[in-house]
This record gives sequence, C-alpha cells and structure tokens, in this order.
Amino acid sequence: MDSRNRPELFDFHGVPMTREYTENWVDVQNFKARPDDIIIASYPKSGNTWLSYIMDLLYNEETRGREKSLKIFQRVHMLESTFHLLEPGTEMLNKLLISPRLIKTHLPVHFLPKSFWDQNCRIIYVARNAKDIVVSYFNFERMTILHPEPGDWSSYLHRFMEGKLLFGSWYDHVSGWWRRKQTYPHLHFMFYEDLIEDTKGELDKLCSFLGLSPSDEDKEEILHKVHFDEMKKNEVVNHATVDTMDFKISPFMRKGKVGDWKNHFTVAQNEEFDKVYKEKMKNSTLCFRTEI
Ligand code: PPS
Repeated sequence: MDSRNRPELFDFHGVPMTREYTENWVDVQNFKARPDDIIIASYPKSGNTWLSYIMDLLYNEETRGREKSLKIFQRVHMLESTFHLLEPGTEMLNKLLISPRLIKTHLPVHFLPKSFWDQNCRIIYVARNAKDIVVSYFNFERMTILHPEPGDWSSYLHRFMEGKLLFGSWYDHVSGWWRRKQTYPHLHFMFYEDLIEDTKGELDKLCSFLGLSPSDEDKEEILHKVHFDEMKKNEVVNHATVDTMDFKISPFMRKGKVGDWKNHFTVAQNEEFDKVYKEKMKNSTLCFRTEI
C-alpha cells in the first residue's frame, strides 16, 4: 500500500472536495465534449463501476480482445481525476480515439462542464439509497488513502447527514441530478436497487435508451460477466491491484447488497437518520428503496 498522506477536504465552491478532484479544474470546466460522449455519473458508491463495466462490454467488447489487461479506470476515464503520477482524466480523454468515449464522474450536476449540455451528450446517472451508500462509503474510505480519513462510524454517519463528505451532500447530489432529468431528455436515471432486483430488465432499458440491440446471446454473456461474484474475481474491475487500497481492511467489491445498512445502523441512528432524511428530501419527488 502506498504510504502517502491522506488528502484534506476543503470547501470548493460550496462542496467539500480534495486536491485529487479539483487540481485540474480549469481544464475540467473548459473540457470539449464530443456529441457522442456518454457520461456515467453518480454519487460515490452508487454502482458506477458496475454501470461502467456494463457500458464497456456493450461498446468495446470486440475491440478489447487485444487489450484484456486494461483496468476499468483505463476503459472508463474519470473526468475530474488528477491522481498522483497519473495523467489527469481530461488529458487521457482528449487523447482517446474510440467512439463513444465513456466518461465517469462523481461531480454534482452544477459542476458538469457546459460543453456536455451544449453537445446534448447522453448521460446515465445511477443512484443508490442513502443508508447503503453511507455504509459502503465508510468502508471504502477506511481502505483507500486517496480519500480523507473517515474516523469512527458514528461521527462519519453525522458527517454524511451534514453533507460534509467528499463530493458533498448525497441529498443535494441525487436531487440535483433528478431535477435536471425533468428538463434534459438525454439523461437516463437508474437505481442500484433496480439493477440488483432485475439486472436483465435494467440492461434492456439501458440498451433502449442507447439505441443498442445486442443479441440475446451477447446480453446473456454481459449479464454473466457483470454478476457480483464474477466481478469480484475479475481484476479488470475488482481494483485488487490498486496500491492505494488496502483489501485487508475492506475489499472494493465488498457486499453488493441492498439492506446491508441494517448490519451497521443502531436503532437510534436509524431513527435520527430517517428524521434528517425526511427534512432534507421533503422537496424532492425521488423515492428510494432501502430493502427489496
Ligand atoms: S466508486 O468507488 O465510488 O466508483 O464506487 P461504485 O462503483 O460507485 O460503487 C461500489 C459499490 O457497488 C457495488 N458493486 C456491485 N453490487 C452488485 N453487483 C455488482 N456487479 C456490483 N459491482 C459493484 C460494490 O460492491 C460497492 O458496494 P458495497 O455495498 O460496498 O459492496
């Protein structure tokens, strides 16, 4: 594991961010989108890697034959990333010759570069219920030195409720993207819980949004490859070789379930969380399932 210090959060235009996702901000904001770019957006820990792999299999499976060793973050580049020793996401994307470019982002909707809207790019947003997010995010931040130190579970839960984690408030993130969906027709909004419950049905809806019609055989193959158990043992997506993550603390492909929060929340924490949730989401029409 890499021995660098963990980054500090700071206020970035009203959103808690770190250097790793803001250092290249001028290039991010001036990024020139191509009309066929496809954005895969989400709050952290919502299933972005799952969607990214599905998208990579849909678009690049044939050409990837020669490049089997490419990891998911080399297949779907993260727009805002400026990681130590790696080229910034914008530079890697500018060099990409493939079409469409698949682009990952965790940015809140108002941070997405203007060019993507001007070019009417297609966007897939995947959302996951807040309780499972906070558990997944806590375990992730314990194991990766690329994020700030999470501290103990109880204080972490409170910081989540206050919107003080990296990439800001989950409540604002999901509500902001959901509002945008009401006026922007090229945004396909998906839920992690639906993907778990009916992966095939969600794949069909996704293909219909993208205008793709893979054969039944290809779809079966994709469904097999993107099953949690398969992805967990696949080095393309499981992050097992990433030296900034300590799998002895927690694996990247951790549980992949809806409702794992029940193993972490006390009754009192759940009551407080529900109260805060009701208040924060009172103006949103978004509905999440915390169990299926
Ligand atoms: S990141 O680092 O923010 O991009 O993380 P992200 O990929 O968005 O989310 C990671 C969580 O998604 C789970 N995951 C899956 N669940 C079910 N099936 C499949 N195939 C799958 N792939 C990824 C992953 O396990 C993380 O959730 P938790 O709850 O921690 O297990």
